[in-house]
Amino acid sequence: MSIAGEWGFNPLEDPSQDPAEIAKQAAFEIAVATGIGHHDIALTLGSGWAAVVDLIGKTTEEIPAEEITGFSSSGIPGHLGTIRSVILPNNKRALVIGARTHLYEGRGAQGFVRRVVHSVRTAAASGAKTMVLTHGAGGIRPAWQPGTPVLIKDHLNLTGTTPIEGATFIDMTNVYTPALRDLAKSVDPSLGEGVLAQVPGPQYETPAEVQMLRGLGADMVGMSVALEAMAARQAGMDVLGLSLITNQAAGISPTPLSHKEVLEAGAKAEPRVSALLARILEQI
Ligand code: 8IG
Repeated sequence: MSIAGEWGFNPLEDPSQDPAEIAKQAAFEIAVATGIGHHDIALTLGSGWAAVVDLIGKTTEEIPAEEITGFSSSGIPGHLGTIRSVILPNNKRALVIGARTHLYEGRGAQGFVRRVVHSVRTAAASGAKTMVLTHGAGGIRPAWQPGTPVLIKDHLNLTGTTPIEGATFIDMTNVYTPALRDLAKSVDPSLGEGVLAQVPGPQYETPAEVQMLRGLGADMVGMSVALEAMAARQAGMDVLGLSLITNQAAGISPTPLSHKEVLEAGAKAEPRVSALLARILEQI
């Protein structure tokens, strides 16, 4: 536990502090804890993707997330709850973040949005030039069955908030780096691509809301990634986004959504989609 965390204080919720400086502090603590001063690439592993960490290389250090300034332990089943430094076969270093803070954990205030994207800013401060964001999502395209991995080609930020503060005008034309998407498609030509709608959650959608999202141009719906991708672009990183369709969105499938079934579908698909991501990473 960081000293601030032990006192129940998260500096990201102090509006007078610069979130980029707090990220720098966190990156310094990761460098001290891992003995690795520079990471080349960072990955956030969400539902159904955690197995990637053991396929891409050797973990040389693993830190409980809450020991690093601004991070919290993950209360979500299926998430690792740790930050790892992994050495890749090409001798590059990956920072693997197995602890994601979701917007629904404490909605609204700017301080909380800072917490949602803190891992991305910390990865950038650690030197990472590429941010790989993975998560589980509900599929809106009827052809996508549970267990289907999908490349994120663009997003609709429907959270009603943003991690970008002040008069900071970031171009959002290519949030999900086209070259990385091309690379992923060259590894698996059958990989589909879609537009992700990020909603605040935590409840799943009504069927009417899913039809609204479909009309807006969304192909999948989830409760993470878009805000993180925005922060990554602000930090100048390339972004690769991958959704694992763990369920058909409400009303697309005739059966109601069950979180248990969502987790089971994620766990079942995990070895296959993780192997796919590992093969993509070999090419980056
Ligand atoms: I896993 O159907 C997963 N996350 N909003 N809707 C939303 N988020 C999700 C869903 C879903 N499935």
